[in-house]
Amino acid sequence: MFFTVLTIFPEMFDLFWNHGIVRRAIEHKKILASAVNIRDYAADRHQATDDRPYGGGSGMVMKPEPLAAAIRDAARMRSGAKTVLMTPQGRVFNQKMARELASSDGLILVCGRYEGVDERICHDLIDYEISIGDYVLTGGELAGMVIIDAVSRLIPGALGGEDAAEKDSFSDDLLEHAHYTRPVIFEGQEVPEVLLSGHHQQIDDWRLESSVMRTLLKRPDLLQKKDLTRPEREILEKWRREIEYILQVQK
Ligand code: 4GY
Repeated sequence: MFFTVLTIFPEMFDLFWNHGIVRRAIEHKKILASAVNIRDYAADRHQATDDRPYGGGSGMVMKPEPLAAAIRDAARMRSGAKTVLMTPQGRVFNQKMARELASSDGLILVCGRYEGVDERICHDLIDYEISIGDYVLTGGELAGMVIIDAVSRLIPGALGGEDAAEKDSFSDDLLEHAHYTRPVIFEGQEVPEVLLSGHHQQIDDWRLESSVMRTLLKRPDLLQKKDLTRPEREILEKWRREIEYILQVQK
């Protein structure tokens, strides 16, 4: 799949394309990625991409013409692309959306700056508005990188260890189990013994229990909306009984 980023700061992506998962995906030809300067589509001699807001007020607004020209050019070069505007007004990004986007042909990510983008761009040239969370950035670039990072690692073959992305947090609406590596004792804290046992079934059971309990303690909201499997339900019931017992003997 491909990612075309439209931005007035394409240099922000130079390091991003050249490290980690994104770089690996590019090298393995799983993704094509480029950052295009919206300023290259500005017609006036100052190459302005912003202008004063109608109605007055402080700050500037992203001019529609250069942005429209940049979007149309990108869409012409990359047919099948969906255009995405990065904005706090969009649908809040999550793992399910990452999976949906990963199955598309490609994305044209529009990164705004200043106080905002001329509304008429949104109406005619944008397929989706996506937010990475309820806070305000100074531009859409970091948000675009978040989307590209999360989507890239879901593309088959991009990660290396094929199924790794499927196992981690949120792919089944549970948080990841705890992780340990050497040494066996670090600053007085030991690695849970079962992980050293080589007993694969017991290790899988321990990991599921770790996942379920961490989700219960750290993100109970995720359990509310999840269809629990039978083993997951059994773990929760076991702990519910355990906790009830503890509270009862305390009285
Ligand atoms: N939050 N999620 C976000 C953002 C900055 C003014 C439009 C966000 O995605 N993007 O805060 N973007 C604004 C800045 C122009 C983008």
